[in-house]
Amino acid sequence: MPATYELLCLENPLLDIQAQGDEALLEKYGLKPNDAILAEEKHMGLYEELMEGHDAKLLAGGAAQNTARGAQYLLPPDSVIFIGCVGKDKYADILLEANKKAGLKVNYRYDDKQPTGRCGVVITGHNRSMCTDLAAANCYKIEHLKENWDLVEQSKAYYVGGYHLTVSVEATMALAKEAAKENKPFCLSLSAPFIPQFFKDPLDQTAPYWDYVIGNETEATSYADSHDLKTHDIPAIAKHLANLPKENGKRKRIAIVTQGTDPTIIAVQGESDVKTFPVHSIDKKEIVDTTGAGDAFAGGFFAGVAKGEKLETCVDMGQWLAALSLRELGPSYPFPQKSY
Ligand code: 26A
Repeated sequence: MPATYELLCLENPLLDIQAQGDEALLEKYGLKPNDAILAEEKHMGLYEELMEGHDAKLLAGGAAQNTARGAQYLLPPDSVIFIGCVGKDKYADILLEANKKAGLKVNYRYDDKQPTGRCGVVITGHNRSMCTDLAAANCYKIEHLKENWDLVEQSKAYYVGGYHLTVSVEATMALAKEAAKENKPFCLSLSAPFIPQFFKDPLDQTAPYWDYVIGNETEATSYADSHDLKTHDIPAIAKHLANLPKENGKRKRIAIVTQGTDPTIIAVQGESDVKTFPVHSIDKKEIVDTTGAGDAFAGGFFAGVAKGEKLETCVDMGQWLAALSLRELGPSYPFPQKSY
């Protein structure tokens, strides 16, 4: 069967409810200024409070869905497909609308009982606290992937957000193993510090299948701590990730660590030198919102991988797209479309 999609992405389709907050709001819900967590019972009032008292914006989110929109932004029409589970509600319609605008194909499973997942994004100054109530996104099961296996077969590469390890390790592993079997690239993001910390075992189960692993400096550091690497040196951690045992010997693993405005660090399996790429500078005055900048980087980078570009160009595409996303509200990209 001929491949139809360059990239298939799996994770949680979420609606971002994003607003400016203050210390009192963070304290009320026990949130850290800069974090990403799963919501507990005590957080459930946050979403309405953001909408009613803080003039929140409703934006398409979900980290890997943001990456999928980003990759599609740089690729020919119908190159990327995103899968995940939503509810039958108006929130899902907002997600569909944003994806349609970006030309991103989706294959959502609609849950009958649960609403679409929400991520409360509380901005205080340069910080951003994200609190996610997965709801329908948590109902994605391996059966749903199996029912749509034709899409998996029709895709040339797979990208799974590490956040999905809280939802379906089975679905993640099914893609990982299929990639190794068919010699297709399998990409995993570390997503947030709590993934290497509290989902260490499922993460380690996926590790032999990583052809690409991507994260930021706080996620890399969290990985180092939970795996007792006894270092916070980012190049050393990247090198460790790149050289973990690997299932598919036909591809060298590439580990990518972004560091905000500091250079992006890349380690390639078996290579002693770690590569360093300065970011595209952007005037502070032009930054509208940093939410989703890392997701945008991944989108640009993996669009480059899909096009078969060399590593330097993939990084440049990632940084170019991240710089565009920084100028938009939320994890969005500018329209009319700019070309790389
Ligand atoms: C399971 N969790 C906690 C999550 C997320 C998430 N996406 C999927 N699963 N928590 C936050 N996000 C998304 O991260 C983006 C910024 O990088 C938010 O929806 C936001 O768009």
